[in-house]
Parts: sequence; C-alpha cells; structure tokens
Amino acid sequence: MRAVAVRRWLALAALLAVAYGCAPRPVPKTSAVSALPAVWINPRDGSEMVLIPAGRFRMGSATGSPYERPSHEVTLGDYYIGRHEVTNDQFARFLLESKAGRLGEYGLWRERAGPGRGRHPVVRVNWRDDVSAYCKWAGVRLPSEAEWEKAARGNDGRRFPWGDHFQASRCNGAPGGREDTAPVGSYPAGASPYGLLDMSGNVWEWCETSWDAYPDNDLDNPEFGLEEFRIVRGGSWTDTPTNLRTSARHWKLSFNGNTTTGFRVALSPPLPAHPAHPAHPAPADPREASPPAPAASAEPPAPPR
Ligand SMILES: [Ca+2]
Repeated sequence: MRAVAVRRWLALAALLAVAYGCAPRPVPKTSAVSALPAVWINPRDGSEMVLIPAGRFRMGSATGSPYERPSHEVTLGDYYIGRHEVTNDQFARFLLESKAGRLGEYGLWRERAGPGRGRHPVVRVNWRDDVSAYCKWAGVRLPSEAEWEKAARGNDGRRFPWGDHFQASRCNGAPGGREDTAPVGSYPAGASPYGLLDMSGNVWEWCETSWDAYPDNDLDNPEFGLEEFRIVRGGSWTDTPTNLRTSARHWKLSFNGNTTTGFRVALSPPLPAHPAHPAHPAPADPREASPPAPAASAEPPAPPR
C-alpha cells in the first residue's frame, strides 16, 4: 500500500510540474537579473553606451507647457543610449570611413569643428540625411522621445537631470554664459540618474519621434505627425532653464541643421557583434578645408655635362 501511495504522489507531482511549465508566465517588466553589460563600447564609432534597464517611468509634466501634458506613465524595455553627445571627431571618422563627403549640412558642420574642437558635439547636422547616415554606419539608431526622457530623469519625475532645481553650474545653458558648445562631458555634476552627461544643455538632441501630442492630450496642431517635424530634446548653450528641463519638448525640420542641434545614439539589445571598421589614414580628415598637398616630387635629373 505504501508503495502505491508513493507512486500516486510522484505522479501528482509530475502533473503539477508539467502544468506549471506549460502555464503562461508574465513578462518581467524590469531586468532584475540581466545578462546585458551595464556599459558597452561600440567598436564602430567608440561611443560609450549605457544600459537603461527595462521598467516604468513618468513622462511629461503637469505644470510645463501644454504640449508636455499630461504627466503619464510609460513602460520601456531594455535599451542602450550614449553617455555623450556625438562629437566632431566621431562625425569626421564616419565621413572618412563611409566616404559620405557631402554630408554634414552640405559641409557646414566643418565651420564649428576646427582645431581644438574634436570633443565638441557635432552641430549643423540634419536628421534626414546626416544623422540617419551616421546611425546606419555605426549600427545604431536615434532614441525615441520616451527613451530620451527616461534616460534624462529616471523614474522620480525630476525636472533636471540632477534634481528639481536649476543650477547654472551643472549644464551648458545660456545662464552659464559660455556662449558656445563645450567639449562633451564638461559638466559631470549635471549627470542624469544613469550617469549620462549633457542631457541638459550643450546641444539639442535629435530624437526618432515625430512631433505629436501625448495620449489623452486634446491639443490639435496641423504639424502633428508630419514626417518633416522631428523632436529635439534637452536645450542648448543658447537656452534658458525652461528649455533645459527634462520634460521640455521642441521640434525642428528634419532637413535642417543648425549650430544648436546635435544628437546622441541609442541601441536595442541584443548587442551586435560587428567589428570595428578599419582605421583610415589621418591625412584624409574631411575637416581639412584646403585640398591635400601634392606629394613631394623626386629631384629632377642633373643636366648632362
Ligand atoms: Ca544635450
């Protein structure tokens, strides 16, 4: 009798195990145990990519401009985003290796990329041609507007990357008086909760998202949803604190670039396994305004005597 009871118990346990294994399991909303590295360096362009773990955050503002309302909850999966804005050095490397010499707002980016400005964010790059080509070359993409905002403020609804109160010393905005872009990462005290730098100020940053109203916002605007209007975020060296807030929204025409707008890149896992592009010889740097010097010619033969 005892052996029969044991067999029945084992059969019941096996049934329960099968039933549990077959039952649908909830998808975790947070990557509490993630095999993803916290930081990944993209071998293509050298960007330091920071993991933003999956989960919910509060987007928008109940007190900002009407376009920032309502404050609403958004759930995102894991993604990576650049710790810094893309620099002139990185954009020059892209042009070298892709041979896309006509990009960069038809070359105007070079005006802001002279000697000593390699670590400044690239500007005068448009969304439609320049930024999209860079992303394709580097195997990345632009962040969505929601991804950008979560990376800037975390999940506690803070108004600035470092907290709720504006401090001019923590970012490159108009109140700081620099009146120019700064090398990326120049304001470490302004880091976001995830350690991202210049999320407030330095340059506006292109996002993938088209200009539109948030859900449950009844504003209407003929520009909403048009392909040409793309979101930019974070404010720039010319902006007041209102535009330097984490929830501030603005748009620009996708085919225009200007001296206050650049970008940072993003990526969804799994991480690609692509190798670095081969290094390109330095003398062909596209920032050189003048044509390359001709090669030194050989000494002419001595006249016969
Ligand atoms: Ca910025």
